Amino acid sequence: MSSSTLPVPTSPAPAAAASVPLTKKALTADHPTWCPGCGDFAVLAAFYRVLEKLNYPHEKIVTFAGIGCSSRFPYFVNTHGGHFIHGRALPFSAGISLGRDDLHVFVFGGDGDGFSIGGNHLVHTARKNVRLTYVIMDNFVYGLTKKQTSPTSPLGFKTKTDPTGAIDRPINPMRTLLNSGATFVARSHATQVNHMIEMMTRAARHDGFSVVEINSECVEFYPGAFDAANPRKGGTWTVIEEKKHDGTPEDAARHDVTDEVAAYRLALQPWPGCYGVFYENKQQPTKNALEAGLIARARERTKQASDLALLQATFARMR
Ligand SMILES: Cc1ncc(C[n+]2csc(CCOP(=O)(O)OP(=O)(O)O)c2C)c(N)n1
Ligand code: SF4
Repeated sequence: MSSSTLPVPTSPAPAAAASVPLTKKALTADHPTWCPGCGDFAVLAAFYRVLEKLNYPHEKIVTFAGIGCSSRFPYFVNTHGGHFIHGRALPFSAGISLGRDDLHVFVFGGDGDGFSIGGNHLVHTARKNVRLTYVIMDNFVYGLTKKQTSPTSPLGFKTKTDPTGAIDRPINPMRTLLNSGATFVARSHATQVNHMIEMMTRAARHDGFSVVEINSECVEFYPGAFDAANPRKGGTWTVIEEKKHDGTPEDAARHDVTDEVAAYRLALQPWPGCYGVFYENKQQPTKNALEAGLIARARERTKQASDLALLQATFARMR
């Protein structure tokens, strides 16, 4: 049965606004230990602003990560959260999201954590459309382990694992995310703070699996990686112009974020391409909602019996 023929139960959108406004002070935990100038500082600063703006109840926010420099994020944000083994942050976070639909789950990681060791988990969390927001701080290199080739390193990039230059074709993050079934796919750049805030805020408000890839420079092991998209370094910052559906002739040329084929066309543009929301699909039910529907139907069939009574009945059948 295709997902379009499944009943689409609704599950409650997580949380109302906080009674006490969230502040950066309340959200700040440890002092970041990144190298001075690392792009990840800007992502963290933008994330504090996103949380202030969204103003979710403090106790309803979860920040989670795998392993890597970028994955140290949860140490620096004062929310529930954790640092999980390399590449496995997504299945763990998916469990949190599915088990506690009232929480706002944010997951952070690097290109290695997400597209390499965690690549399989990325595909499956995306296709299941688990409700959470995943921020991939892509620096085109393994930073924490001091410069190995990552799945997004460009051809010819010299590292400790490829001293004569990378020979494997890099992953195209946007194409990979679209192909995996992510229902919100966006891209930003760590030098563009307002743009990062906008992308992460929209991702957090999306009801489904939302991903923002942020080009975040590793000043230690890949300085200048994203200069081609930085006007202050002579590059070109091209932002996607989204369709406004205002009936004007110029609107015809604008990007329709609901058009998956158009999103692929943007993803296939030559590097550095453009930044913004590539794709947003609001039609696909979340796994959270589908599971809630299954549970509600099971409860109906069992006449609202308690969890304990159901467990006892199951054990009784097994005797
Ligand atoms: C199973 C396992 N394999 C390898 C490692 C070593 N390791 C730690 S971080 C890392 C790469 C991190 O790169 P990335 O995800 O791009 O994050 P960055 O440090 O660049 O932010 C590797 C290979 C590990 N910790 N666990
Ligand atoms: S090694 Fe690179 S990614 Fe890691 S903290 Fe330093 S600059 Fe940032």
